[in-house]
Amino acid sequence: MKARYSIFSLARNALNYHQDWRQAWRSPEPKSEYDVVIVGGGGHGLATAYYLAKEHGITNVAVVEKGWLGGGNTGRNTTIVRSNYLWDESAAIYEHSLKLWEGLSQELNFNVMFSQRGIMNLAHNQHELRELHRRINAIRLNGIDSEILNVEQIKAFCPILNCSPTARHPVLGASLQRRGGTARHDAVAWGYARGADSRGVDIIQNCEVTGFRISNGRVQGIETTKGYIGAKKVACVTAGHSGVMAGLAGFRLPIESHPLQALVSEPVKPVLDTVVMSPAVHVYVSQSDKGELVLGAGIDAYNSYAQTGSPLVVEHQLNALVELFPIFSRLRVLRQWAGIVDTCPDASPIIGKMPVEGLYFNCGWGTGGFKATPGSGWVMAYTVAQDRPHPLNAPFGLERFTSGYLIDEHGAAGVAH
Ligand code: FAD
Ligand code: PYC
Repeated sequence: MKARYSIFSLARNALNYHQDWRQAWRSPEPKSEYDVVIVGGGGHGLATAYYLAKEHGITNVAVVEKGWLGGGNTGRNTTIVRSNYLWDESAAIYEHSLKLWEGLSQELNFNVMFSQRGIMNLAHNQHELRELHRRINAIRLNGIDSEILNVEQIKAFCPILNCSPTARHPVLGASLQRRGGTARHDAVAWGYARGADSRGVDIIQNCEVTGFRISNGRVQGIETTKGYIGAKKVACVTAGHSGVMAGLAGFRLPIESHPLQALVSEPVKPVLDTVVMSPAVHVYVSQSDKGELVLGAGIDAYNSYAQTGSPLVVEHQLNALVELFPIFSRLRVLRQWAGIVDTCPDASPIIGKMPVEGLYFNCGWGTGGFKATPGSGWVMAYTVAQDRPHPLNAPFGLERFTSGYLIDEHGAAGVAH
């Protein structure tokens, strides 16, 4: 009965040209003041709004986005989700996030297409293999699933991968996190937006924040292209532009902004049912539900805010892809793009209070924050609501850059930077 209803509903919607569809969220004019304003309508900002409303009962909240929801890194990333990080602090926060992913479609009543197809990290030399073993041991000690595959097991798991011993960089082994995988990036933003809106959060798009009003060391509100909006608390979740926003608030962050490029191929029939990452040959690749191969590069070497690709990086990605998967040698590129990632010196994020009272930042996720979206929003909501970090994000405060307690996760990033 349910299936028949779905077919009729699909046919009806296909024929009515999307007319009379209910809006998934409202587009209200901003109020003069909110309890909390969240700057940035990416996945992390929207998740923060959702959990503020749901977990803390704080609903007098606005999310202010300069463009459209998910138009930043959320809609530009290669959607890899995993929790196989080296240090205990990272393992805890990324695993918390992965557990939230596992129930997210049900939680939001919105299909975020989370697919636990496994994620394999390849080792191409003895040093990498030893390093993978060390990491797997650390990851397993934290109770997170991870295993080592030998070449025969890799061939069985991913038959189209070139495992020839005569390859330029032969595959010697791999780590596998079976609970890792991919999700539909836009859907994550839309699901959180819908959930937040239904709890009373105002989502305000096409509204750029141009300044902060601060008096006596405390934030009073934000200047925007739609006028001044008062706020008791402001949470800045503006990946790619966190340094700019900190500058507007009068302080500096240990952050550098770089483009990170990605591309997709023309769609083909299902041929790759897992995610493969190779830090040495340097490419990461999965196949989307539409059939496109989704692949990415290392960060561009220079600082920039330009969200465009460049032929050299595209060429490197394709060389690496074909080296690992000769079967793709005649596949054509469909489109390519870049996002701007904020990187910290230790490749870990900054989540917490800032030198201005009532101002909180969540940034520095670099090349790896998509996987953290639910967990990041969850801890950020706690931090803003309680005016103190949750134990999960306490190690990721700004003060670690003066205390020296850095959490170096360059090796876990899997993306060169
Ligand atoms: P965003 O989605 O960028 O949201 C920030 C928002 O702030 C933007 O929408 C922006 O418009 C808005 N904003 C900025 N300034 C202002 C302002 N002044 N006023 C109002 N709004 C403003 N991570 C993974 O875990 N797995 C991956 O496979 C992966 N692949 C990636 C591939 C690429 C090519 C890129 C670029 C990134 C990748 N990442 C990956 C990283 C990941 O995309 C980000 O860490 C994550 O999406 C950050 O989410 P966010 O919500 O914080 O940021
Ligand atoms: O963090 O897993 C990751 C990732 C893969 C590609 C870009 N980031």
